[in-house]
Amino acid sequence: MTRAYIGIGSNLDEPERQVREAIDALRALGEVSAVSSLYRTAPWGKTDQPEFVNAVVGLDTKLQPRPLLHGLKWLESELGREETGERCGPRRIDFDILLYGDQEIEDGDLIVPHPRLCDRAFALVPLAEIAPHYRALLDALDDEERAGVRAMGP
Ligand code: PH2
Ligand code: MG
Ligand code: MG
Repeated sequence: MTRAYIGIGSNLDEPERQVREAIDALRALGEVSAVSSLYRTAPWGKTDQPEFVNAVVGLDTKLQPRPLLHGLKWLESELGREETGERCGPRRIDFDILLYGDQEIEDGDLIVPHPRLCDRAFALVPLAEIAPHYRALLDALDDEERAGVRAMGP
C-alpha cells in the first residue's frame, strides 16, 4: 500500500460538484484517507478561462504508478471529460498524480513528483493542508500566486 497525493481540478459544468463527485469516484482506486478543503483558484498557464475549483486527496492504493495513472484517465472519461487536445484549457475534471510515496519516476508521460508542483499554488496550498511535511514548499511561492487560491470551506 502506498500513499499517493492526487490533485483534482475542474472549471466546467459546476466545478464544485465535479470535484466532489471526483473525490467519491477515487474510492474505486484505493482508500481516500485525507481530503483537503476545496479552493477557488485563478486559472494558471492559460488565463482567459473560467476560474477553477481545486482540491488534493491522499489516496492509499495498491496500484503501482502506471496502473494508477491509467485508472485516473479512465475515471476522467467516466466522469465525462472530453479531450480537446488543448494543453492548459478548460476541463470538466482533471486528476494529476502529485506524489507517489517518496518515489521519483520519469517514464514518458508519467513524471512524479509532478514537474510543475512547486510553481502551482492551486496544488501546493491544498497539498500542504493535508501533508504538512510539504508546507516548506509554500514559502517559496510568491504572494501573487498564493492570493489566487481561496479556500471555499469543507
Ligand atoms: N490546471 C491546469 C492549468 N491551469 N489552473 C488552475 N487554477 N487549476 C488547475 O487545476 C489548472 C490550472 C492544467 O491541468
Ligand atoms: Mg492538471
Ligand atoms: Mg492531468
